[in-house]
Amino acid sequence: MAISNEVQKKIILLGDAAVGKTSLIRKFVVDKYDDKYITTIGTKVTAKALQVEMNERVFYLKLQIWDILGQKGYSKLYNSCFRGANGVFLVADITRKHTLDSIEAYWIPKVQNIIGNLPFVILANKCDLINDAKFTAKDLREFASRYKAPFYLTSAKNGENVKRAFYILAKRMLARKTAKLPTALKPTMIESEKSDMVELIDRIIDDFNKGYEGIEDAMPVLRRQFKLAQLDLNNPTKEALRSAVNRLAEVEIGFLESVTAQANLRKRLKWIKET
Ligand code: G3D
Ligand code: MG
Repeated sequence: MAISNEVQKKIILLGDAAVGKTSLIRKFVVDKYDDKYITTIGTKVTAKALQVEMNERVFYLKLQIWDILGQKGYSKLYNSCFRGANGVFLVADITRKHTLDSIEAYWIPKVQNIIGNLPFVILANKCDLINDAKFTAKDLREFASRYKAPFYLTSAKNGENVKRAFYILAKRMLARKTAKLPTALKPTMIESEKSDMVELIDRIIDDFNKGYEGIEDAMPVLRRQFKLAQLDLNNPTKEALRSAVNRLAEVEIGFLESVTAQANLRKRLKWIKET
């Protein structure tokens, strides 16, 4: 069998908060499941090599897996993170039906508006909690068939279908098999989900990223500083955000002119005050 050259592909995982995106990546990449809550701030990029056989050939695939912020509304962040993606996992939580609805109402239109039609695979995660399921495999099949997309019931906890799902997405990316999307989709977002704080944090993240070469490098820094400032993105407070912004200024002093770093700090504190 012929070994093809190395191919690099970028995958993004999207879906509402707490559906299990970070856990799925961990399970796939390091074969570990952690019961402790892991809040993802920004994105974390993980690399994983994968050998895929297709059409009598072996492809050596280098996957770049982007774990993107799981809350809705981080528009600027999505614009930078979605760029260059070759495939998408759309993840729902089997114990919460609205997470499936939101794939259709929010995540698919977002992807389509920012990067267009891509290969994607739909996952209903936490299938180990089948007794608490709020939708069935049949519902999922119907849902996925509307987009001619493959789907899996997965469990990041016991590993069910996790590897299989990554292989299928890899194959579809190699074959460039896109989903079937209606044109001009508009993401819908209910009013209560729109938040000034989300917009503010999105603006601060974007502003910080501009000082960095690439978002890939900026994100781990943001994540660490947000964590140290105890900024909980599911429930952000101005106090924690202020502390995070101060920490970011300290980081920026290391690579920006100190007047610029100070001006950034003043500007961001002003944004917080005005929100
Ligand atoms: P996210 O990255 O999509 O926001 P996480 O989601 O990976 O952080 O997971 C959110 C919560 O769901 C975590 O639990 C995690 O342990 C749990 N979880 C993820 N995948 C599975 C799964 O397949 N089965 C079960 N039973 N739980 C899962 P906590 O309790 O820390 O909030
Ligand atoms: Mg996460």
